[in-house]
Amino acid sequence: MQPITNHLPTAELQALDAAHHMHPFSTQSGFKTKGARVITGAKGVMLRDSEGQEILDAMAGLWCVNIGYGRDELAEVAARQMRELPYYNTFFMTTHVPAIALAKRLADLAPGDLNHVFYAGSGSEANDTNLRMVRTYWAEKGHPNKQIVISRWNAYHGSSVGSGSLGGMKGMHQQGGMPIPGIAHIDQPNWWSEGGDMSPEEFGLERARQLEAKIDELGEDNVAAFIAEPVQGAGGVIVAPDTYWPEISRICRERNILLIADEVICGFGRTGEWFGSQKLNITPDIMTIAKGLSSGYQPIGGSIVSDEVAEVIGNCEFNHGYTYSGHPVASAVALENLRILDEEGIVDRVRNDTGPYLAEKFQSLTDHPMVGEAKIVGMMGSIALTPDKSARAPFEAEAGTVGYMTRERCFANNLIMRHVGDRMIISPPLVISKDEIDTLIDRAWQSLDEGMAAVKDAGLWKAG
Ligand code: PXG
Repeated sequence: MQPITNHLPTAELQALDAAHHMHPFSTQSGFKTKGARVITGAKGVMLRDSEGQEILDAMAGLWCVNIGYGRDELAEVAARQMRELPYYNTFFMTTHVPAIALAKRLADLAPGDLNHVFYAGSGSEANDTNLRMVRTYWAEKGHPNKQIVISRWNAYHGSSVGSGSLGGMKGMHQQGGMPIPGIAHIDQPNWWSEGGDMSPEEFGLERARQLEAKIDELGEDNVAAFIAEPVQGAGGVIVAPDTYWPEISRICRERNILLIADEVICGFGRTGEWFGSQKLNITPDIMTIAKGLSSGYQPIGGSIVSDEVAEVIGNCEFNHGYTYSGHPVASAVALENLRILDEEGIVDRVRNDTGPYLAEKFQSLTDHPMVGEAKIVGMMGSIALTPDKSARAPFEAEAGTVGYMTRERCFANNLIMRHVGDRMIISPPLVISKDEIDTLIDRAWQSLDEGMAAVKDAGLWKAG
């Protein structure tokens, strides 16, 4: 058989893909009528497809390629590590240098007393670890009933049964018997869509105090932890009002429940700090990490755990772990990625230079007639599409219809900017230059113009 390479004609690759490759979060039968875009290479912030198009990737893959594509250093570290020790496990009283070195580096980078790392292969796996770890923690401390984890609707914490249950995506819960028992949800702090007549500050407090009400309803003795993303990512880059996080922190402290900050997207410079928790002044007991940890060059995730939690867990045999926990190649690549983020001043640049530049340009999109609010923290941002800004009105058409039409124009204009419902989101590689930011904004504006024209042509320019 002829090898399958990038050099086959696109249509042939698409037909093979449709026939044999089942895609995540997709309607598989759709690939038979419209083939997938075949990505063949990438450098910096630009992707190349099998038709030779150059596409600006304003999503950094799936929010993960923080240092940009095409860094040889990571390839070299991976090759070296594969030759030296391609695999060994970290079970049964064994360890290896890459896992040790990365854990030490993460302990140094993480705030406060988050000094201990439990490795996983992904964010989903890490959140499964967290679910079992917080329950085990309370059981070990003599509170076996403290088992319920509270999360938020429209949160994303992964796609395994445990992490998908922790998440608040109703479409996911409808498939495959989720959520599992012992998980409760409160509403998200999305002021634009759900704030009604409240000011953002009042609304932030109201949403935070839902946590207190939920703890009262369930009984403090039954609640183990609250889990949340510092800034919701997959839910549409929802930035909570300023009053939200201080109130959440107070409640977790006073009610004696653990706080898990899911930093899978917010971590490793995305917000202009090493972790979103630092940006928003959150003091978690556990942080979930993945994605930017290796800039997506290798699959790796984990939980960074406080001294207290680690000590309690350390007193029992924690019957949990993955074949690839602390994989040596993934760990070595992650370490090299962290070196680059640090030594090239990439996090500082997001905080002080390119981040503020992007924020200013991104805000200017609110001058577009179809754009209501723009929200951006560091290099994760979203705009709300609306036919009536002053009323913060949604479209009459089913949520996501207009977002999808606009996203199609972005793709046609060689810009990867996604939609979540009728919010458009960006999360570019952190190395994006000012010139590339200008290109991103120009293409976004043009796509908004074309999207709005398409919406009007389809008779969908109506408030709901
Ligand atoms: N937590 C958060 C906050 C995430 O964003 C996960 C956990 C799970 O990580 P893994 O590595 O298991 O995928 C994520 C992942 C999207 C999209 O469409 C977002 C994610 C994954 C896939 C798609 O925005 N986030």
